[in-house]
Amino acid sequence: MRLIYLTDTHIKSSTPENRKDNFLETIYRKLLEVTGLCRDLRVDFVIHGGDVFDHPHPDQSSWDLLHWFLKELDCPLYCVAGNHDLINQQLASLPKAALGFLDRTKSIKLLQPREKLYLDNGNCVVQLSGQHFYGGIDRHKNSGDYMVKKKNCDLAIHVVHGMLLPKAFSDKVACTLISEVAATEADFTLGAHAHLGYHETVDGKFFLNPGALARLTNLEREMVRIPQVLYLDFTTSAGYSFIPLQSALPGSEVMDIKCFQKS
Ligand SMILES: [Mn+2]
Repeated sequence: MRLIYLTDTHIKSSTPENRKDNFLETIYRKLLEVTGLCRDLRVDFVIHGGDVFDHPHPDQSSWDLLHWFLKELDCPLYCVAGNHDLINQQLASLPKAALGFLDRTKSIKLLQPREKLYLDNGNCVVQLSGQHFYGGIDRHKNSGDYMVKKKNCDLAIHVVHGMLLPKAFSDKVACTLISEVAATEADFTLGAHAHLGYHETVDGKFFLNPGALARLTNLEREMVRIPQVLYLDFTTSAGYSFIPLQSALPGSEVMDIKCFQKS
């Protein structure tokens, strides 16, 4: 079984504050590359870690781009909602937001909290679960948000849109440390929300975040970071690799950052 994980695409038609390119065109080129990778690598499904759109009610051009992507993808897209996918960051708003609509119309499959899906291709059974963002996810220390039990499967994957980090970067930003959730039974915990990404291994379990597909923040590291996707291949063993996108231009060509924040 093979899959690609991407996150934080923040699809929007207008140019964000810290960019100087045609942002929608840039996302189109990246998503086109992702669909090519999915075809070439013959992936069985794709997972999106949330912040699919930059706004819970996206404009028509953003809708059109996502519909085109789903059509080109030609495989299931599993997803959790990010804070940008929710109205006022309220999880109860999800049915009224774009992602809720896409789930109802079966264009995507939202991974609902505490629900476990079992994907079986005859060689491998994968347990797939996810947790949407909600206000306070990193303050409540509700271990069930980040940790799952593994049952009746070869490998377990858990996707969370929250501020999971190897180490805290600011006193002002609530976060959950990987060390606090290392008792999870998931073989792969896929992170989102932290746009710079990370990869950690604890007791043979992987905590992986490829970083946001879109560079949006005025962090110094965003000027040098190349957006990438995560490729998981379970055909022989549980291997993974990060695939930097060739369509992603150097930060200096797309970012318009007048004042860096240290990162
Ligand atoms: Mn985001």
